[in-house]
Amino acid sequence: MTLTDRPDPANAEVRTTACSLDCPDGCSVAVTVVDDRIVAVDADPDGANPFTAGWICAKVGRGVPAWVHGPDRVTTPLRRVGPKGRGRFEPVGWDEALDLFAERVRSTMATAGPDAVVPYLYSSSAGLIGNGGLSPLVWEALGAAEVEHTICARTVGEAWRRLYGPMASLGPDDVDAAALVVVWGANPNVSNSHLVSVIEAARRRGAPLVVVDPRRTRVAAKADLHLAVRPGTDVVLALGVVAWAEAHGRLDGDFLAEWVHDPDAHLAHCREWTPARVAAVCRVPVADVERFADLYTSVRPALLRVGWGIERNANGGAAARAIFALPAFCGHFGVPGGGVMKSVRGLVGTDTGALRRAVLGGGAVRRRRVNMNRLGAVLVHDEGGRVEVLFVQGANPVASCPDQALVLEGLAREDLFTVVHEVSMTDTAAFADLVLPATTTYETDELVGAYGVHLVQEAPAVIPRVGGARTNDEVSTAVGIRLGLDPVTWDPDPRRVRDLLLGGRRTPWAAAGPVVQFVTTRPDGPVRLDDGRGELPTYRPVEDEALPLALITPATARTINSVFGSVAPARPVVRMSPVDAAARGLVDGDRVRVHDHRHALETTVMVTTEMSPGVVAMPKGMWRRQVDGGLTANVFAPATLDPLAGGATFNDARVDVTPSHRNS
Ligand SMILES: Nc1nc2c(c(=O)[nH]1)N[C@H]1C(S)=C(S)[C@@H](COP(=O)(O)OP(=O)(O)OC[C@H]3O[C@@H](n4cnc5c(=O)[nH]c(N)nc54)[C@H](O)[C@@H]3O)O[C@H]1N2
Ligand SMILES: Nc1nc2c(c(=O)[nH]1)N[C@H]1C(S)=C(S)[C@@H](COP(=O)(O)OP(=O)(O)OC[C@H]3O[C@@H](n4cnc5c(=O)[nH]c(N)nc54)[C@H](O)[C@@H]3O)O[C@H]1N2
Ligand code: SF4
Ligand SMILES: [Mo]
Repeated sequence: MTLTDRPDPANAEVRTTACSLDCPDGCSVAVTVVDDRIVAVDADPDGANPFTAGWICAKVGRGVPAWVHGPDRVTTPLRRVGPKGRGRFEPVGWDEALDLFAERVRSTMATAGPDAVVPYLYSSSAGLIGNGGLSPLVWEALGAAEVEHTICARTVGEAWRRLYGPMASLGPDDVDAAALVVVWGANPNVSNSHLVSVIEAARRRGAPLVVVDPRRTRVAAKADLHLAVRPGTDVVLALGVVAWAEAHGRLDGDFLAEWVHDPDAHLAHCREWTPARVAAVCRVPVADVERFADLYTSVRPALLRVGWGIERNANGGAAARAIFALPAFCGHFGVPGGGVMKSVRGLVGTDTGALRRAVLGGGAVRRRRVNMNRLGAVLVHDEGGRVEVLFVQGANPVASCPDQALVLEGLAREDLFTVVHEVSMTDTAAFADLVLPATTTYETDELVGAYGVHLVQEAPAVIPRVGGARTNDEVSTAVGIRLGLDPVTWDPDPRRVRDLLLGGRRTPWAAAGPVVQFVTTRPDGPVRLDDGRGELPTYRPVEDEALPLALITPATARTINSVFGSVAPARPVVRMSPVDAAARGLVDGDRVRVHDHRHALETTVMVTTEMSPGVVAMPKGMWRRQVDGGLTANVFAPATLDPLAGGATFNDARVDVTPSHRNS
C-alpha cells in the first residue's frame, strides 16, 4: 500500500510493546495497528512498567506513526547519484549494497589499514539488542576504529565510576522517602516526564524542592528555591555547600572517616568558596546560596536528582564529582530516600560479557580510538589518522555533534566513503554514498531497559518490517561475514542475542525492594574525589568578553534528540531574557542574527523571563531545513572536551545576538 492509502479502521488491532527511544522512562506502550501500519501509540495500562501505566508523552503519540511510515522513512538501500550532500539517490538491492560496502571496507583495510575505517555506532534510541548486540563486536573483530560514546553521559558516568564505582542509583520508588528533593541540571517535565508526578507527590508530603538550572523550567517555577546558576558553574556551588557545612558544624564526620579518601584535602579545597564568592561566580543571590546550604545540611534525608545539564561543559566532570560528593559530606547516605538518583543502569540490565565471549572469545586487539565530539576534526584534519570509510549507524552527527560546520565539511569530502544505516533520511544520511534502511523497535523483537527505572522489559515487534529494513546486527554481521567472519558464530538471530544478553534471566526483570545507598548497594572501595591525576574538582572559567551570552541547547518536548525533528519540530527560536533583549533593542518575535567569532545564523528571538540574563537557549536536535542557511545551534558548540573523560561541552558555546538586517 502507498502512503496515501487510508488504513481501514475496521481492521484495528492493539498490540503491546515498549518504547526504546533515548529517554529515561521506558514506557510500556499499546500500539494501534491497522493494515500493518501504526496509527496510534498510547500507554499500556497493564504493561511491565508501573510508572508509565497512565499516559505517555505527546511526542511519541504524535510522532511515531509519521516517523515509522512517513515520507522521510528510508525503505530500501540507496546509492548516491550526483554530488555529495545533495540527497539524490537511486534504489539498489541489499546484496549489491552490502557487497559494495564490504568491498570498500576490505580494500581500505588492505591499503590504508584498519584505522581508516571508522564505525560511528550509537543507537541510543534502539533497544538493548540494537544498542548493545553484535554490531559493535563485528567492528571490533575486524579491527576497525572504536568510536567512543563521549557525546552524552560520559562525563557524569566517569565521575560516578570514580566516586562510587558499582553502586546503583536511587530509582523513582525511592523519592517517596526523601524529605528534601534537589533537581540539579535535569528537566523532568520535558526529558523524564514520569518523574514529575513522583516529585510532586513528595512536595505534597511537605518535602521542599530545590532546582539548580540556568532556566526557570516548569519544575523550577514550582520549586521552593530556584538557583539559576550560570552554565558551567555548578562545581562552585557544590564546593560552597561543603564549605558552609564545615563552617556550621554540619559535616558527617563518621561517614567521612569510614568511607572518604582524604576528606581533609577536599575540605581545605572547598574553604575558599564562601557564599559571597559562590554567588559572584554562579550569578545568584548570596542569600539563596546560604538557604540552599542550610536546607541541604539540615533536612534529612535529601535526594539529589542529577541530570545531564551539569555535564555539557568543560567544568562538567568537576561539577559531577563535587555534586556527587555532597551526600557523603553532609550525611545523606545509609537511609531510604537519601543519596543520588542519576542514570539507573546497573542494578538490572544486560551484560555484554557472555555475548562477547560467544563471538570474540578472549583477547582484545589494539584499535584506534575516535572521540565522537572530534568527528569534524577527524574527517577534515585527519586528527588521529586519515578516515576513508565512515559507517554511521543509529546516529545523526550533523544534528548532534559539536562544530557542525566542520562535520559538514568532512562529510562533503568526495574521497570519503560514507554508509549511513538509518530509519529516516536525516541530514547525515543526505551525505551518504550508501543509505541502508534500519528497522525501528516496532518492527523487531527487542528488549527495553530504560535509564530512569530499574526494569528490563520485552518489546516485541508489533508490525512487519517497513520496506526492506534490517536490524543493526543484521547489517554489521552481513558485512563481517563477507569479510571472513564465521556465519554460525555471527548469526544475528535476535532470540540468541537476547538470551546471551539476559544470561538466562526472565523478563520483566525489575529490582526488588527499595535502593538504599551504602546499605543495599555500595561502592567497592573508598570514595575518591580526585580526577585520577591528583586534581580535586576545580572551576576554570570559560568566558569570552566579546561574546557575553552563554548558549545552551536543552532537550525539547517535541523531539528526542533529532528524532521526530522532521515530523513535528521544535520552534528554532533563540530564547532570551527581557534584560538582554532590552539591552539590544530587541522585542519578542524580532528576526535576529546569532553569531560567534566564526559562524552566524538567522532566527527569531523569543523574549521570556524563563531565561536569566547572560544565557540564551536554542533547541537541541534541530534539522538543517528548519533554519535559514542550513546551520543549527550545533555550529556554535565547541569541540573542546571535558578533561575528566573527553565528554561533550555543548553548553560552553558563547555567542552574541544582534538585530537582523532584514528587520529594517
Ligand atoms: N523530550 C525529550 N526527552 C529527552 C531527550 C530529548 O531530546 N527530548 N533527550 C534524552 C537524552 S539523550 C538525554 S541525555 C536526557 C537529558 O535529560 P536532562 O538532563 O533532563 O536534559 P537536558 O535538557 O540535557 O538538561 C537538563 C537541564 O539542564 C539545564 N542546564 C544546562 N546547562 C546547565 C548547567 O551548566 N548547570 C545546570 N545546573 N543546569 C544546566 C538545562 O537548562 C536543562 O533544563 O533526556 C532524554 N529525554
Ligand atoms: N547542541 C547540542 N547537541 C547535542 C546535545 C546537546 O545537549 N546540545 N546533546 C547530545 C545528546 S544528549 C545525545 S544523546 C546526542 C544524540 O546524538 P545522535 O545519536 O547522533 O542523535 P539522534 O538524533 O538520537 O540520532 C539517532 C538516529 O538513529 C536513528 N535510529 C533509531 N533507531 C535506530 C535503530 O535501531 N537502528 C539504526 N540504525 N538507526 C536508528 C534515528 O532515526 C536517528 O536519526 O546528541 C547530542 N547533541
Ligand atoms: S519517549 Fe519517553 S516518555 Fe515518551 S513514550 Fe518513550 S519512554 Fe515514554
Ligand atoms: Mo543523551
